[in-house]
Amino acid sequence: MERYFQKEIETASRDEITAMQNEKLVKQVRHVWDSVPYYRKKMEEKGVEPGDIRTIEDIGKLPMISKADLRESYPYGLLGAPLRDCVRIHSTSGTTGKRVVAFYTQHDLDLWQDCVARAITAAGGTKDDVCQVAYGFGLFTGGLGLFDGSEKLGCLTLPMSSGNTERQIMFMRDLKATILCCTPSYAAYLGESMKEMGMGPDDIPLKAGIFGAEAWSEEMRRSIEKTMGIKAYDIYGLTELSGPGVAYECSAQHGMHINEDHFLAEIIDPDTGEQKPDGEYGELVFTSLDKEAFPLLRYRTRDICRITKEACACGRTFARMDKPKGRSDDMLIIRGVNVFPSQIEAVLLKLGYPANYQIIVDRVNNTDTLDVHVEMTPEMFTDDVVEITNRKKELVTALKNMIGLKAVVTLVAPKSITRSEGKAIRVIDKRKI
Ligand code: DLL
Repeated sequence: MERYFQKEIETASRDEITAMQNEKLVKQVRHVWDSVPYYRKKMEEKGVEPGDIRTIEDIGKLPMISKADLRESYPYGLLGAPLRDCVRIHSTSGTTGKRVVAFYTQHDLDLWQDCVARAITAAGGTKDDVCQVAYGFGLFTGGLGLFDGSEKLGCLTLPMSSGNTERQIMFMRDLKATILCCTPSYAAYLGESMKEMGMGPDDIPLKAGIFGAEAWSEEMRRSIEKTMGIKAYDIYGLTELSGPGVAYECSAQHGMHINEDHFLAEIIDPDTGEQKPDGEYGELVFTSLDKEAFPLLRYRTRDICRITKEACACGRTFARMDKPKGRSDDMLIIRGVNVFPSQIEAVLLKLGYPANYQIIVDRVNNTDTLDVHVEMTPEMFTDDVVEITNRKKELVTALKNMIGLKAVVTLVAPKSITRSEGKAIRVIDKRKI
């Protein structure tokens, strides 16, 4: 039987959801207008006033904001509440330019906890579970986000943070963790380490994993599920909106339900900014509906995906978003062709390779080059030249069929590509260095 954390909200009718969103949007716009001069100026420049926004149908009248605005207004420019009412700060993991900092009042933390508790419940979690949180703790929202949500639900919660892989596995076994929360790349690493320690799915009581914070393919999901003997659920979120739990998968595992009582989603054409209908791919844009400290109207996430409001077998009525293919800024343009690293990952895993690979893009004599370093499993490792050559040929053909480009494939020894305990870095684009 499907369980819900807040059944009335999670299974509300579309009319009820719309009514709730209409009411909250009007209030949130007024709040931003009154308390965030930076955004008010943007509204004035566009000739919009709070009175122009009466329902969610009016959302397109509002100006959009992007990461550039967040950087420009660093650190306090988008603050919507007095600092004395704020209780927490988090920050994005970006490596370039100024980091984005987000603020939370107690109210903001409460709603975030609800979102994460819904996600854990949708993955089958209850008070009876032991939940091991192996996302990084600190400024990154993964650790504390899952931790708070897990406690709110009443799970026995292990605040492990990431790293210390052997200890993770030992605690998982000894403390009988039933739910594991970490990035998919760290889950794959944990699975690999378990095997090396001579342990299989039967040696750990784990039943579910809640994995997110980076793009991961269906093939990677199946591989982790098999190695750990669990069901692997996707979870999506971003610091700017709170953190993990903006959207989450249910038992149907057919897209992630967006917590629509707190976040209004739109899909736009990234080039023109025009709204796109449900079912079409584009950039995801979010409006927070009831945040106090860091309210964001029409924030461009740069994540590419699509949305559906079709009924879901789990009974939840919230719209669902696809697995994001990756950020529009993760998308590589190689010889004019758009390539997402997740497409390459899907090919490798389908052919039995582990999710340890590196994509190196360069420009030689004015032409883009694509090199893919692929790690072999210990079982594949061989010095038989013919076998290696055949393997490479097979990979080059499969990659060409998927992305339409000829790549240079190098097969590397097991364990030679650095493992990730957080978000994996898969791409080295030397054209940008
Ligand atoms: O990654 C929040 C999070 C923590 C989500 C733990 C899920 C689990 P940021 O560091 O601000 O926040 O990065 C947000 O990560 O815009 C996406 O590009 C990407 N991302 C997050 N979840 C997924 C996912 C956290 N499930 C950025 N699939 C987002 C694909 C994801 N990409």
